[in-house]
Amino acid sequence: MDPTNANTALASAFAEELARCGLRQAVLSPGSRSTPLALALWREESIETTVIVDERSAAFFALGAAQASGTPVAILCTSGTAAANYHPAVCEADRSAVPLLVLTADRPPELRGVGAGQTIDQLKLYGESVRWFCEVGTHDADDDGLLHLRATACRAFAAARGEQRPGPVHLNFPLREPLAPLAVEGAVTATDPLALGGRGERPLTAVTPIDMEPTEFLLDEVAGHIAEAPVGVIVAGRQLDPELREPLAHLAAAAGYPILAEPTSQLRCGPHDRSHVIAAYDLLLRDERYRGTASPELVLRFGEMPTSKPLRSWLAESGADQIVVDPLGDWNEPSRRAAALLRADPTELAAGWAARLGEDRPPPALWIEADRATREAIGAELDGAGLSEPGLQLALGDAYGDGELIYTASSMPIRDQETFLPSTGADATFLCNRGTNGIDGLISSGIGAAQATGRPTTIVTGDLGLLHDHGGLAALRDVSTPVRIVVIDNDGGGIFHFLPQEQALDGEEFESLLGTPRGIDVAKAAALFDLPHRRLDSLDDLPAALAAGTGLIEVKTDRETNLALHRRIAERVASLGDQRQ
Ligand SMILES: Cc1ncc(C[n+]2csc(CCOP(=O)(O)OP(=O)(O)O)c2C)c(N)n1
Ligand SMILES: [Mg+2]
Repeated sequence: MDPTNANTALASAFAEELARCGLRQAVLSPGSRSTPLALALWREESIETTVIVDERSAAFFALGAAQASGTPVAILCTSGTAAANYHPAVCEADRSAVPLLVLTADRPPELRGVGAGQTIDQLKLYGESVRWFCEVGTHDADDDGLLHLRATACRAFAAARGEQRPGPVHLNFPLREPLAPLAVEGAVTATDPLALGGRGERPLTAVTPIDMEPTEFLLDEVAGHIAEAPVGVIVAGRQLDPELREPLAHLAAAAGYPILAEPTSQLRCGPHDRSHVIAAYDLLLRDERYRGTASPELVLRFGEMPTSKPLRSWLAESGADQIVVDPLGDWNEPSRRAAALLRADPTELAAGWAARLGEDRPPPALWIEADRATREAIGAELDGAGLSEPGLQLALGDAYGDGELIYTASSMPIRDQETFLPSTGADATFLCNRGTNGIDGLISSGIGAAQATGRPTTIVTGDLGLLHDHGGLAALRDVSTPVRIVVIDNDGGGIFHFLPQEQALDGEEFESLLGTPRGIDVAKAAALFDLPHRRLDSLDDLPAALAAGTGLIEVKTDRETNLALHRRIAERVASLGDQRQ
């Protein structure tokens, strides 16, 4: 505890508690009002601090770091619009259940609403998006004040980590002068050793995690359902735990069910048994005939609902019983057809059900054969197509290696990844910001994830995604891990060509309002931050471009050609149905 003045004492007691709770990373943005907290975090040895000027980028950086590390990350800014710039990442952290400690400095009450500068209403600024809001208040450095700061830190950390859903927590800190660490005689009046020093190495108040062990009843009951339903599917959407791979692969084998695995489920790629993993479901389920033939009796869902529209509509239309494993206490059920949401540990559930089922059923030949044929059809269509967006996903799939992180942008990159990324043995982790599907902040999140884990990272973004978070590239100056940023440059919003607006608007309207070509020069975007730039002329050069380390890799494509190629692939896959008849 730093007794220089009341602010340093309170702020350092708070930072100390966060460190004892397990906080390891804080992202700070410069400003005067936040100085006491910034200094306290900076001086706390076990907390690594990163300083990022733009608060929007800083918050997305922290979001990526927290998502990749699985532990809370703190962000701190000054008063005013700085705090408002955190809002997009706070929304994303809420929807994607990422633990963020949002610390905003504020004017004290007597300086609010009286024309003092840099003051906005920061109370409950993020509304219902946070797990907990606390106006920390102004306090003397007495016993009550210091204990309040210590207890608030413990409670905030526990709330962000999840009770039971992780997410953002907002603490608003009104601070009076002196904001600099200037000595004030007699500023600390506390005498209680607990207030002054806390509980030694341990947090003032430790919070035990909620027990998510499934009951025997739940295990027996659902295993019974699976046993009675020979035709079923497992749907695996975004979830981050690699430990789910093995038990889910066993469950699939025992049940004889395919695993329709989105890459961000961590099930599509990895060293586990992937014999039941289906990568091509998005293309297969565009075909009416296939949808009918593959109709299941039982659906077991793990992780979030995948992005694929054909999959979503198929699940919604299916009369199958759906059981959703949703340990976070959310309502992860957009189809409104699920019979049950299970609040229990997914790994334990999968392992428990697999054990109860006993001997393996025959594998789901219909899905496995269709998946293989689809892969061939995609390959045949892409053969000789040159540099293309689907082709890039195939090449990336071949290039991703063990231990790597892949952070993929909303818009077409994440959709193409879901549709085209092959199932490989790479023990990689696939991350995204799909809680709110924003195209903002992705570059920052990817860099944050790289920095937090030290793992080689590939960010895959569109050109407008790059434009949106160009400033995020500034954070690369502090990161030594390789961060390769693949920019799919189709000069505008390629995704909009897949929507009815493309037909309904005339060409000029479409281009002005949705296509929005901005002619971004990726080489110059890289040059602003003195980063290497490589332009890919052939997909064969991708492994070398990735191996060269940090930099921007430009992949030029064309929106119209891309739409036509997607259509041809979908038609070719649908025509496989003729052969199945
Ligand atoms: C913050 C935010 N603003 C706007 C949108 C709407 N939006 C969705 S995709 C998109 C275009 C993205 O273009 P680009 O990054 O180049 O990817 P492409 O579609 O070309 O693959 C826009 C503006 C959004 N999702 N998020
Ligand atoms: Mg684009």
